[in-house]
Amino acid sequence: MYASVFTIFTIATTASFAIAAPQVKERSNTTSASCGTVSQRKSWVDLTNDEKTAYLDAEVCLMSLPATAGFPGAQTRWDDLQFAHINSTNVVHDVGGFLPWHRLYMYTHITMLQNECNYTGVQPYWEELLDSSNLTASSIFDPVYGFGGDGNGTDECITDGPFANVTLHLGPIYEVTDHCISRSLNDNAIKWANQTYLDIVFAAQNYSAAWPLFSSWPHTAGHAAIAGVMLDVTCSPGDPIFFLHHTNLDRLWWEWQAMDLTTRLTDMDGQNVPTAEYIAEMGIYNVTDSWLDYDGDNGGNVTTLNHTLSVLGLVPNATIADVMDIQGGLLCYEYV
Ligand SMILES: [Cu+2]
Repeated sequence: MYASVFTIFTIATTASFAIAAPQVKERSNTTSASCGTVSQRKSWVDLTNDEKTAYLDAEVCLMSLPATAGFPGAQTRWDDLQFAHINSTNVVHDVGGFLPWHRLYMYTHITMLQNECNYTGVQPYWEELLDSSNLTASSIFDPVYGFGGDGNGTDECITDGPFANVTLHLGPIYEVTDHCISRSLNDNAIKWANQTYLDIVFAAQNYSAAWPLFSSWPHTAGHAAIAGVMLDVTCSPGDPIFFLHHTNLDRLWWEWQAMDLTTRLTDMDGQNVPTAEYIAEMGIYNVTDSWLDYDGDNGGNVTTLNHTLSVLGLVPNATIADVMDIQGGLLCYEYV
């Protein structure tokens, strides 16, 4: 039953993206000739307590606003945001578009915080390298100036911090159920964020070699180290730590691009359809022919700069070319 609902929904929404959300640039104090005001994305540990509070409050705000997108099962704007990931899962993981799509998704998230919750701060990232030998000591788990700590009991619900009483409505996988934000911290998994693995990733000479390494090591690190909701391939954005984690991954991709910017601003490759093994292992839907006809790559299975990135209208569709440069016009930020 869920399968048919989702299939119909995919076809219906990918065809119409006239719902244009207003675009605002992230705010900060430097300017760029190419995109105007450049937002400085900062490590969580470099925010002041007031800045941390403002960010956490904005996330709580998004979780309290009613859903407006008409997505099945969504009750809040947080659910709307999560649904865009759920519905896209099988075309944005284990594919070349993995990093570009999540770059647009981070932009979607910060844009919603700004437009709908009056957030004026920056998008922080979780510098996982710093915590890669001692996960539980991380300040991101602070109960006041952080996201709360580990889950407890058989359901692994978090019990402290600003999100302790949040009810998620989507998940697991494609189900629609009420549940808590769960975590099961794993000190072993965070090692994949350490320098040994970063060196492996950064040694890749082109995007074709790099994207699977980003996906396997620094990407898996944060998901598996937090676990619970964060280990759900479709629903992981239900835990707000997701956005700090994926912003960090975006930062790492940008740092890799910046090592040879002339080449890497246009270096794209990879498959458009996940492997059969990945789809089976994750329990996600097969990719439909209608998506492959629609995605901008002429029905083929090679990801190009012309590839369409969709967050189901939460912000307008973009192409991969639109997000290759983090100061390219649509995007306007830097990592500090
Ligand atoms: Cu994802």
